[in-house]
Amino acid sequence: MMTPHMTDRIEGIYLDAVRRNGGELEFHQAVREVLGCLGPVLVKHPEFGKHKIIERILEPERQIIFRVPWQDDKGEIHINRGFRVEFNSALGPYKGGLRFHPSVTLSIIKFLGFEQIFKNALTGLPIGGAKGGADFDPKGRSEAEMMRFCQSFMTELYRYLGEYTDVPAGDIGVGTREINFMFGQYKRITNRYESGVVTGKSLNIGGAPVRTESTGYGLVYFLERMLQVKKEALEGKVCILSGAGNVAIHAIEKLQQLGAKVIACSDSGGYLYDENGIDLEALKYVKLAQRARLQAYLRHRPEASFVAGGNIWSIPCQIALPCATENELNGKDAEILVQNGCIAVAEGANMPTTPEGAQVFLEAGVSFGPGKAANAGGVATSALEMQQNASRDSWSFEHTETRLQEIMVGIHDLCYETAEEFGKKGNYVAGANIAGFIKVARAMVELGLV
Ligand code: NDP
Ligand code: 2IT
Repeated sequence: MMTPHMTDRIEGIYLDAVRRNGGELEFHQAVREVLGCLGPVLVKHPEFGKHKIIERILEPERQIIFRVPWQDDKGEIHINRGFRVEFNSALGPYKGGLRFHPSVTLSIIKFLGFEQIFKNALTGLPIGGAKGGADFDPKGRSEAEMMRFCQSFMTELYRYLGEYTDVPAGDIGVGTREINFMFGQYKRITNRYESGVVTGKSLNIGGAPVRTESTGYGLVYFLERMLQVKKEALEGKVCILSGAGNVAIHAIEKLQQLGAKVIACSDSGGYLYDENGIDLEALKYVKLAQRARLQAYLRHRPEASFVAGGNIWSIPCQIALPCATENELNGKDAEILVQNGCIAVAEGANMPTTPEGAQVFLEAGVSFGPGKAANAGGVATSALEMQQNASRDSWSFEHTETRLQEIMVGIHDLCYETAEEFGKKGNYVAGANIAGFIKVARAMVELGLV
């Protein structure tokens, strides 16, 4: 199915990308969404066409695939596949997270890396786009196993990294603990305390305050601004979020601080419903301190319920925030949310809404903040961590959070205004894709044919 508003030239480029990246469905999906917005950009900026910016941006600058051998606690040997796709460095060093999850493939890493180019551009900070990871499953692994895996992963990846070259961070399955282990191994191999080579480190070893909270907090700042445009307040709104990881937990924290009521969250096993509002302390204890399954929350709040295999989007709410993974909210889910009175959706995860779902929200007038804008607070705070590392400085939590909030409001307004300028008022998907693309395209033209 083609996007109807693709021009012939862009459709040709898209079909060529599909042919050259056979079977990479997630990558095709991300490319189609961006290219579907670029017709009017080429009309306004014919120089981007002449310089073949779209064709060039679709081809990663470098793709690295490597073997990650490691031993479990029983001495058994395992082999995983590691990836790093260094997609675009027009605006700064490659920047983007590492995902450890059994579902990881080259297609997933490429879709994430492609999205990251435009997301990072929207932050206004000097960072290029990349993504990496491994098809490794952290579930049930001991701390010693995690350390060995991270060390083996970095033993190969370190040669491609550097504070001016490529700077990874976390994503699904990779949090502060794993980043710390990888930084330790990088330091050991290179004999350099190069703090700015990874972000998301703990505070003792060059990490930045707010980085842990930043994606979730930033998401809620973006949401708050979208609601302001609609003349709605966040206070008192009933919210649901998928996921119960780093992004979801800190989004819940900020939502509650701002007076919203969060009644449900989820993990890959099902959803948790607590009609009096999620008890954040209990949730943090279960997920962060104990690293247990979400269901264990019921031990602290027996009046809540856990619906194994249930669909969280069937719960009536005013605001829905998908914060787990790609394609977790489809057209049917979107229709149910709209019928139930949902007025705003902001994506904490990357590409969690299918194209059909996004279309339903757009047509129903639901404010819809796409991931590359709404979840950019994480990578933006990573760039703030890089700034602090480069100047051997450390900022306060309050100062860093104020910067994060300013950045999120700036991203919102840039997307909103760009959509309006291109005749798509209220369409944040178009605004984000066009604004992000133009920044990168201008830099690529200026850098010459490289
Ligand atoms: P975590 O690993 O901390 O948490 C992931 C959560 O999503 C868990 O609750 C997990 O459930 C659930 N989940 C993961 N994969 C699946 C799946 N295939 N099906 C159903 N549920 C799943 O990751 P994050 O919170 O960091 O990341 C969540 C999303 O946010 C991802 O899309 C990520 O790319 C995006 N993101 C993250 C940023 C960051 O700074 N961390 C920045 C910007 C975006 P379970 O435990 O059962 O697997
Ligand atoms: O998807 C993302 O933006 C991230 N996982 C964070 C990337 C980063 O470099 O902080």
